[in-house]
Amino acid sequence: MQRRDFLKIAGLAAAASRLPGQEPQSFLTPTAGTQEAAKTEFTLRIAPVTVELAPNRIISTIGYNGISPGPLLRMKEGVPITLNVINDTDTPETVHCHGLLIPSDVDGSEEEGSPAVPPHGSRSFKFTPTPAGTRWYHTHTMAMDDLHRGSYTGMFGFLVIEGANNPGRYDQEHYLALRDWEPYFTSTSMDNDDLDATGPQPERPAVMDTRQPGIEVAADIFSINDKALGAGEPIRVKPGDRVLFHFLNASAIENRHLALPGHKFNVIALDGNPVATPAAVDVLMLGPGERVDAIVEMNHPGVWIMGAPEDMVREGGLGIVIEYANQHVTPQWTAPPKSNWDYTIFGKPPSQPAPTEKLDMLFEKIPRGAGKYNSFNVNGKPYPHDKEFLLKQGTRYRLTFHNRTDDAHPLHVHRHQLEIAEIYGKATSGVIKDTVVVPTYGRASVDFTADQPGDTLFHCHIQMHMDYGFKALLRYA
Ligand SMILES: [Cu+2]
Repeated sequence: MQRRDFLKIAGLAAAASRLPGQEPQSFLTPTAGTQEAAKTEFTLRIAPVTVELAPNRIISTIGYNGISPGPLLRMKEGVPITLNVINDTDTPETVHCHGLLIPSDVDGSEEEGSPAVPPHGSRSFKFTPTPAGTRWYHTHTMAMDDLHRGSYTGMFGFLVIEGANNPGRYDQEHYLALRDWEPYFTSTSMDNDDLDATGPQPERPAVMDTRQPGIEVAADIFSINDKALGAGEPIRVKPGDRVLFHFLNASAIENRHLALPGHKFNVIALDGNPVATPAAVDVLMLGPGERVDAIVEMNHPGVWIMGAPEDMVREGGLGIVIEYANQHVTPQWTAPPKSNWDYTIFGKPPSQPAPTEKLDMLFEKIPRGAGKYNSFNVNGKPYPHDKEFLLKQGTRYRLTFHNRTDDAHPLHVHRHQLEIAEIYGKATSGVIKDTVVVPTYGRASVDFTADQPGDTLFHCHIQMHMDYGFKALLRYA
């Protein structure tokens, strides 16, 4: 396995990173001050790129504007923009703006009717960005059995919509995307999810499916943005600093955890939307597609690794060094206290009666056996669903996800906001999401208002699950 060599390299890189004078490559464009006129035209050029995760670990993928992650797109809420997409590759491409409430013809999903950008062609999309918050953009093509396509590539980036949200005072701000690279097929489950073992499992079948499962996708190489742990510049802080982090799990394959020894994450927004009850946690969990905005008070001087609690993932690169001023020790890691991710601690007791209009989605995995790809059914049927999910405009729905599979899935609905109503058997409100991780054999209900006419894609944000049936179209009547 190459991973051992990589760790050696990352070790060397850690030493190299302490040398002064090396400018970190950055995907952050200079940010426009609030007093400046909002930028209204953005261009993304899709083409092959190399990403230097560490000095001797340079990977080849596809990115935007010569880099991966792509440039930070900073838009103003309510100010119309044009997004020009130039496709320099040989295959049709799409750019989906994730978490925006925009029409289906500009949403970047072919399932909804957005046109693809032809190979060696270009297309412009015009829309009015809303709502304010931490959003992101990424390719929405199918990858199927090609691990060099779709969200396995470097085609992702942050999209921030500036509006009235006020995160409070902070001293510095960082956009950090969690990624894995060079995925491969495996018959061994790499799962390390706390969402598998804990909590009620109301959807666990009485008789388990004993057929042999098919292959899954895994990775051993990780980064935060474009750098493996130790290979990039540390985040330099002073005691007393309040640091606002915007985290994104841009993985195509796995839920991720993150911890910073001796510090807590004060979570203020989930998927870019301010939460009803900001709360401090030791460990974050993000499913593919999810974002967390959290403020960390730097009150524990030292040099620390902020990274994945799982040793294999962190040592494989998923981490970044937090360095206090005048501290010159080797970056330290200590395992965080055991914790279980729970969306409801950021919520408040429900105050509205449940919507009377109900939708149910029941998910099953069909194990396909060695060397084959598992597939998924929604309500007993493969995609596309013709008349299952018909929405009446203006109606509020309670959508219940029944997860009858042995995996936790990040479930995403395009162009609508989902308010978590019930999860882990607990009722809540005030947690507004676009992607919700439903635990293994778990059940979750979300409420949403059908106020965005046009076809609306629902899918699991794990690329392989989506490609092999874990999706459905919601249609307006
Ligand atoms: Cu899934």
